[in-house]
Amino acid sequence: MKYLVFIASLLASGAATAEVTIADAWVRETIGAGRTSAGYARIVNTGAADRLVAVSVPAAMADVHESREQGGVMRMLPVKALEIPAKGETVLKPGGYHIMIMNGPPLKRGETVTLTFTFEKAGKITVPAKIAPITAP
Ligand SMILES: [Cu+2]
Repeated sequence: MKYLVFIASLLASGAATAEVTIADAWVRETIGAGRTSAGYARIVNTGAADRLVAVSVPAAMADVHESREQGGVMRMLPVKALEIPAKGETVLKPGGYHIMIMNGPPLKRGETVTLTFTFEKAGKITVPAKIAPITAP
């Protein structure tokens, strides 16, 4: 019986098609009564193509956004599913893709906040994100 369970777990792990890790996660601090922030990270994929479909932050609302210039104006557009290429990476960084954090608790620099990324294939991945000064590049 133990042997069968072992085989079953081997098969289950073999079914995972994406090998996704999150690196360099950080968010911007909030100032005063500000309750809006943005988060960034590097999503590294050593497996098959995957899609980031949600991000969550404790006690806040979070969405994946893209900053894009439209007619000379920088706009932020929600991204329903962010493609993570096979054996590649997608970088969330200032001026590009980011995690929009809204209606959240104060974020104090030097502390950390937990980000949970949900991928279509890789499932949920939770990482600590450093809270950086509002002026961080
Ligand atoms: Cu945004």
